[in-house]
Amino acid sequence: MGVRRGALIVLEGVDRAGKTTQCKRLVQALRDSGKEAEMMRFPDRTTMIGQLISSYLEKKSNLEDHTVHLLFSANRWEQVPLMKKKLEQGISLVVDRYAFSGVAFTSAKPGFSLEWCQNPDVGLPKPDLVMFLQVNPAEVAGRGGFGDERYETSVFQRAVQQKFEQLIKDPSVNWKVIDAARSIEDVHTEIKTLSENAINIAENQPIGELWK
Ligand code: 2DT
Repeated sequence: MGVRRGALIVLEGVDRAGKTTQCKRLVQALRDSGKEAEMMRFPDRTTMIGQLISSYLEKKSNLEDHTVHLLFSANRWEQVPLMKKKLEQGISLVVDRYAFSGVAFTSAKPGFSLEWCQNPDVGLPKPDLVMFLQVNPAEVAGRGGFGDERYETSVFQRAVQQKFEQLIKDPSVNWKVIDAARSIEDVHTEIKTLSENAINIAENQPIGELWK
């Protein structure tokens, strides 16, 4: 019998929901229970495309809105061969943001339909589980203010939140909404249970294609 594949697990949510903290905790917990797991994040700022994106987010350069959307998508596609290889080796991937952030952030800009924004990401490896860390802005006010990067304003984040709410209605994606206003530990426990289930189910299934 061949190696059982790993699961593709994505954490999504608006800024300050705790995605990065929870991704790290999850990878550690999976490893502690004897599973192979690695963390990834998008944008991956280490590649050439990622550096263009990073400079745009830091407001060191300006890019036309369609152009930057396509760069974010290309920054995922360039990792697909590596992602597939790892999944096929039995390594589960815990990913901090994916195509859903891509669609939610660009479609929150004027003049962009959800459909146009989804198109470049059609066919990416489909996550076995997407957990949306749900917080309301008032509840996380105590987590500190926004940084100085592009998109880090409460008005834009509210628009992004609404786009995520539309995306979550899509039954072709295995969404789980997590109440992320609770303690780090409580949120972690729920995420770990859902992830272990997803890993058990994924190992007997082929890798799917997103939005196809
Ligand atoms: P962080 O590195 O702090 O997560 O911020 N974004 C992300 C997009 O606009 N499109 C995308 O496809 C992705 C993955 C969200 C990255 C910022 O970039 C936004 C916040």
